[in-house]
Order: sequence, then structure tokens, then C-alpha cells
Amino acid sequence: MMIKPEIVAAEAQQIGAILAHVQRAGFRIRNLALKSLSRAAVEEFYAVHRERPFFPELVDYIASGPVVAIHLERDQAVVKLRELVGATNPRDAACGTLRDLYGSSLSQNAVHASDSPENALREIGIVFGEGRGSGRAS
Ligand code: 3AN
Repeated sequence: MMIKPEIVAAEAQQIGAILAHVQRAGFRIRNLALKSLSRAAVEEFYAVHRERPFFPELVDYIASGPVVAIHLERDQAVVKLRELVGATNPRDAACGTLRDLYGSSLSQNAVHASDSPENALREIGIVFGEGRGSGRAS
């Protein structure tokens, strides 16, 4: 999971509230760091979207300031976290989901959640520098 730059920069100080929400849902924090990702790291992180029209805007935005990167663990972590996070567009996100509560637009939608265990491992490798494919999914 990643808490996006607008939340980290905001006066409202919502990082703790988001972490509490996730922990209450049974997730354990395996690793957590405030990270300023380089454009190259963000391009690799979102490589699947490289051909999409919004890719340059997405890269500029995620590289614009620090994010909170979090390696989370629980059973069915990907499915359960995506339920908790809600739809990509906060306007469509179910009531009480993180994007409903903290998102403000399609690009500024508060948090990123991995979409598969494989991508979670890949993203953890990019952000925490643990090496691609060097660990087991958890
Ligand atoms: P999700 O994060 O819900 O899995 P993806 O993987 O489709 O959504 O999109 C990755 C990120 O790209 C989203 N979190 C969102 O911030 C951004 N994004 C997706 N679609 C658009 C769009 N049409 N315009 C601007 N940004 C977008």
C-alpha cells in the first residue's frame, strides 16, 4: 500500500487515521517508510500504465513529494485491502472506504493498493529495494 503525496503533504495529518483504519481491519505492518520516489522508480512502479494517456501526469504527481510506503500482511491481503480502499475514482468509492473518506479526485485518490500478490512483491521490491522477486508473497 502507498499513501499518496497529497495526504502526506496535507495540513489535515491523515496518515495516522489511514494506518489505524488498515490495522483495525486486521493488517499487520511488516515495513513502513516515508519515501521520495525518483521518476524512474515511479515509472517502473506504474509500468503497466506506461501507454495510458494519464501516465505522465501520474508519474509527475507520485514523484512530486514523499509518500508513505507500507508492506502489509494478512490473509487474502490484496482482496481485503482493495475492498477497504474502494473504487479508483473517489466519487464511485463505497461509503466508508479510504478513497471515499480521504480521496479528492481520480488522480488524487489518497492511496494505492496492489492489484495482485505478484505486483505487491514487485512493488515492495521497487520501493524498499528488496530486489525484484527476492522474497515470498506474504
Ligand atoms: P487502482 O489504483 O484503483 O488500481 P489503476 O491501477 O487503474 O487504479 O490506476 C492507477 C492510478 O492511476 C490510480 N490510482 C489513479 O490515481 C490513476 N488514474 C487511473 N485512471 C486515471 C485517469 N483516467 N486519469 C488520471 N489518473 C488516473
